Amino acid sequence: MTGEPDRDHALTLLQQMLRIRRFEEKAAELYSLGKIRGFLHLYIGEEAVAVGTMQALTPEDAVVATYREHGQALVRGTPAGSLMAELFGKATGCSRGRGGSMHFFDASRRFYGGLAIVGGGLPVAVGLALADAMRGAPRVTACYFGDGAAAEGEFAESLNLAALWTLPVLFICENNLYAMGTALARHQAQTDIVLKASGQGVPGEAVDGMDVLACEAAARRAAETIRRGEGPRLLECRTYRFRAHSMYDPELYRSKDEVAEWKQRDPIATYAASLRAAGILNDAVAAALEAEVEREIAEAVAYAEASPWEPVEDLLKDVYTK
Ligand SMILES: Cc1ncc(C[n+]2csc(CCOP(=O)(O)OP(=O)(O)O)c2C)c(N)n1
Ligand SMILES: [Mg+2]
Repeated sequence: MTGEPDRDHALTLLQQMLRIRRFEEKAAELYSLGKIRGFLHLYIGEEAVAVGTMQALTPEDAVVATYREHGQALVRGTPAGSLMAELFGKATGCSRGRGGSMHFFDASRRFYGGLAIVGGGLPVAVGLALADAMRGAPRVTACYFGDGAAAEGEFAESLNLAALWTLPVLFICENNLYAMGTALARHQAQTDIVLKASGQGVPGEAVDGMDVLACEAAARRAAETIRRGEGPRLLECRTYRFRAHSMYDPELYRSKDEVAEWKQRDPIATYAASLRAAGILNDAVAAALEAEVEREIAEAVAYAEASPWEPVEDLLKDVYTK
């Protein structure tokens, strides 16, 4: 880093997006090798949303995410090794290897999942925010969810209660246009998520989810309003996943041309290009960033490989509590 705050911040955003991209590319590779099993939903293409919006959060704030949460966990600061070990199912994983890709959890960083039920995170976020509000803490709970969650009753119920009780929730809809193979317009009569939110009393804003700076600016505006005690806000970040829904998906619901078009707007490539134009990034700086991320991911994999499995004697541990 250069010691210049604006420059450093600009490069940090790029590095955080790169870290997510490389972490997931490696995870996909290890999946093909059988090192990682079960579901694996990649965030590739959507990195600007987690990286941009999470700049508005402090360590005291809380985060609730979906099963597509590798990016949020990395930005939150959970070590890549602990996350990779979780993907491997090892005992050193952030959920002790019991959760896998969809259930990252790190209470020490107020990262409350990693939740596999579509829409299931929204009431959890409202509960966390209610607890913070009752304690008088000026904290924000950031709640990430997909466009598919807008179809769930929990969406309306959670936004309604958050607005009714003026709770400090930042709802962040990652609208990547599809819920598995179902386009938003095939399951919603009203496809405008901001309008749906306003119907529940939650003001919102649509944001270019491929633009990390736009996501950061919108999240900062919304978080400030929430911290002033003005109640919940929603951001609809319009984005796109470049990969399949999970690891296997014939992708019959979208055309190759559509995917190629969105890839032109790759949030990492476009942001890197803008930094080059501004004289912040050059070949040497880019190579150094890549090398650092690569080293971190290699260390994470080595840590996961070397980590132990949970002993068989612990099979029933935590299944029941007294
Ligand atoms: C309540 C519920 N219904 C169905 C599913 C099966 N399911 C898993 S992911 C998914 C699509 C969700 O799409 P979206 O909310 O847009 O998130 P994205 O995968 O696009 O990030 C569905 C229907 C589920 N996990 N939970
Ligand atoms: Mg979606």
